[in-house]
This record gives sequence, structure tokens and C-alpha cells, in this order.
Amino acid sequence: MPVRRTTRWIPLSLLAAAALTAGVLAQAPATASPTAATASTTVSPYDDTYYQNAIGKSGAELKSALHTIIKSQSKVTYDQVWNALKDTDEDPANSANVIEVYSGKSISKSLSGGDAHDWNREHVWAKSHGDFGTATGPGTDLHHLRPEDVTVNSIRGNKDFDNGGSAVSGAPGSYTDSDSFEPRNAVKGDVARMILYMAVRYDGDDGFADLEPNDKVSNGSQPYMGRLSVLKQWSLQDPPDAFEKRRNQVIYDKYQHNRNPFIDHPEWVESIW
Ligand SMILES: [Ca+2]
Ligand SMILES: [Ca+2]
Repeated sequence: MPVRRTTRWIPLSLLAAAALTAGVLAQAPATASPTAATASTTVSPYDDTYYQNAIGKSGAELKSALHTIIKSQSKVTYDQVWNALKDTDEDPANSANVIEVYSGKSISKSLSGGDAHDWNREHVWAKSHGDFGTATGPGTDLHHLRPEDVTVNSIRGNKDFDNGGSAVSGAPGSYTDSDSFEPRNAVKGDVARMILYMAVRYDGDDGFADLEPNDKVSNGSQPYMGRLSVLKQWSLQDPPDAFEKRRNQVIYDKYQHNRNPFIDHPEWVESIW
């Protein structure tokens, strides 16, 4: 089942970082061999606890089990999102900065705001798709909120995701046309896993719309986000990296106490969809 098993030699420093991200450092022997540490990165340390009721399931059963697991969470307000993003999306090379999701730019945490060239709070699942706004709930869920340049955020607007279009100024590697947005390669999988997290987390049982992916664009204000076939491809081609895993862990440890299952188990994308 593990899809990221590897026999390649990996620098111990990277393994330590991976172990820290996975929250297993405390349990790991101080002198863990590369073999043992590699094993710990291929199986989620949460399988026997956090994901206990999902392990062994597939398809709709798996989706339903994951919904029950991840809907148990703490919530932050829209104002608290500012400081949370300064933590979850901190530039690993400069703790004074965050990384903007689409532009990939490292920008001072202090330049948060609404002016051109500031960064603001991008809803990767556009908040008009299901019309949940910024009230505490899906509109403040850190698992799909990311810092982004004000202007680029406005260009993405509420478009669905798909391949193609013309180059986006200020966001190298991103493309857009009248009805869709394609993010740079390094975050294609992140975007897919954020969208699919939202679909599993929000099922219409807590006062908000039942969010679901579909294979369309131009979903407008309907509670759907496309294009599913493209998002699945993006998830495969851009597997979770250290930055994405760390942010999942930080959200779990410090803010919401729930996890994005598709970062821990990318293979569950194919199992459900
Ligand atoms: Ca990525
Ligand atoms: Ca749903």
C-alpha cells in the first residue's frame, strides 16, 4: 500500500526533518538508522490512532470514515488566520517571511494586508463555491487557506482549476483563461489535496454546503470545484513535500487538531475518486 517507499539513500538531516514533520521524533531512537527512519516515513505514525477507523477501507466507506475523523477539530476566526498563516506557511529559509502559494515568492510576514504587493488570505477552495464566506468554518479552515499576493489572488478569483491559458503576471509557471487557473508545478499537488480535503471535511452536516469536486469548470457559486480529473493528475505528479507535510503537522498540533488525510496518504485520492 505505501506508495512512497524508497530504497534510495536519503541524507540523515532530511530524514530527521521528515521524522519531525511526522511527529515521531520523540519516539524515534536518537541514533535511528536510515533504514528504520525510512520505514517511519512510508507509514503514517497516525495509522494506529488517528486513522484507526479508516485503515482497510476504500471508496465511499473510506471517505465517510475520514469525514468522521477530520470533522472533529478546533476552529480559528478569520482574524486569527493572519497569524496562523505566518506560522503554517513560514519560509523555511527566512523566519521573517511567508511563501506565497501561487507566486512562490518569499515575502515579509509584516506585509499582510489589502494593498497591491501585500499578501492576503487566499481561499484555495474559492469561498463563493458553496457561498461559505469568511464566517468561522470552511471560510477559516487553514487546510485550504494560503498566503498569496493580492493581485495574483484577484486574478485567480473564484476560477476552477484546470490546465492551460496564458501566463499569469507575478506568478511564474501559472496560467489562466476565462474559466480556470493552473498553479505552478510545485504546488499542483498541494492544491489538489486542499480541494479534496474540503470535499471530505464538509458534507453538509454542520450548517455549510456539502462541498464536492466535479469534472467541470465554471462552477460559479455551486458547491463544486473542478476539474477533478486534472486535480487527480496533479496530486500524482506533485507528491507531498516537507513544506506541505510540516504545515499539515502545524495545523494539527497548534490550531485545528485535525489532519489532511491526503497529505498523510496520497493514495487515498485514487481510492475515493
Ligand atoms: Ca508540492
Ligand atoms: Ca463533501
